[in-house]
Amino acid sequence: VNRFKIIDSTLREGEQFANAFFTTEKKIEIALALDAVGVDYIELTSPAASEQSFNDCKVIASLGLKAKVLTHIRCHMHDARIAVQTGVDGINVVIGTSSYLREFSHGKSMEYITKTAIEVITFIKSKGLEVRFSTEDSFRSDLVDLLAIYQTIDRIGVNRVGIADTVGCANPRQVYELVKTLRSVVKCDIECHFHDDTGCAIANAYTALEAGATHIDTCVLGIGERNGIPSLGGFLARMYVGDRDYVLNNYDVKALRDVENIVAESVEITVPFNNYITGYCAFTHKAGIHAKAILNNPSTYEILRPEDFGMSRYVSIGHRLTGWNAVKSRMEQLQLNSLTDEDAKKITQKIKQLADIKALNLEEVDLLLRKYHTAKSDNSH
Ligand code: HCA
Ligand code: CU
Repeated sequence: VNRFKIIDSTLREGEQFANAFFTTEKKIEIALALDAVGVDYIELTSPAASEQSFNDCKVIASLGLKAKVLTHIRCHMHDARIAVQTGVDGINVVIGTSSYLREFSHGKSMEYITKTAIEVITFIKSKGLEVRFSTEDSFRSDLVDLLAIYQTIDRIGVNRVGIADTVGCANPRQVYELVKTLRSVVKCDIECHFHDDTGCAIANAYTALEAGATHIDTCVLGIGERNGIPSLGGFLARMYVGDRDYVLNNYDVKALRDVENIVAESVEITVPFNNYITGYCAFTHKAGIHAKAILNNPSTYEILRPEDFGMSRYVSIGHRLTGWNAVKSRMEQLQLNSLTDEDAKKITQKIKQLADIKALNLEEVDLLLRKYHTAKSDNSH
């Protein structure tokens, strides 16, 4: 799985996040920050949604980004006619095919859906734009219906077909099977979109690529409708483990933190403590046994190299699980060179004693080390 493209949907799916309200200026700021990361595509809210949405598509399409700019529309000629006027590079078209959506949402038959899809796609192509056709709620759609429509669409020619787990019900094995089957009936690229209701979104994205998908939808911090879709950073972390060079050569992962901070502030959330890569404890090592090994060779307990992401490692030492190797390494950092291993062991016992009452912060640990060091050099004179 070493070739993939990222379609970041923070400015479309992300706008469906509970707290999201992006002004034009904010959208531009986010688009530029995403472009700095190097995402391959930036997807924007449908220009048919509102006047502002239409104008925002035009503005962002004219920024001259490296990323291709897409907008996202329902499978309607009405929306398609508006979308082609915005100057975007491509259009992601979607329609619901599950029985739920056909019965309780738009009420259209598969024949009608297929006919409209052909009309919309042919029209978009005639304008020289990239086009993707996707079905909403693909995992609760009839497989025979799905394959039939994708095959028809592939035959008339599209850049991509898409699969969407709109409700977040799919597990990795189901994803593998559906994408694998689809891979065997279409020639075009395959885009996948997974919701994270049960925590499978990134795993599903990874599995989809293994089964032959080519494009993955992400959002910064994983925002989106309900609890969102794969986080851009989390997805990149997943892919980095498989092929570090591919990720580092194609994306600037040091720029992730910036776009996350912009989005977090804008949607009024804090970056979660357990966020991939940039969460405040993502590179903190605590247990004495871990600390010792990390100091000898970080790869022992680190699959991501913090420096690749512009982050730094932190070894926590002021707690009851601490070990003397970590304490010794701190002594060396403070250049308290006259202290021996025996001293480190004694101080470690002292730290454990104190930390059984209350954990110490680094300043308190440092103070303890310096005091010990001063007392020792006083005694020796
Ligand atoms: C929705 C639409 C969508 C579309 C995905 C796609 C979904 O909000 O219901 O076009 O690939 O999750 O189905 O986001
Ligand atoms: Cu979605």
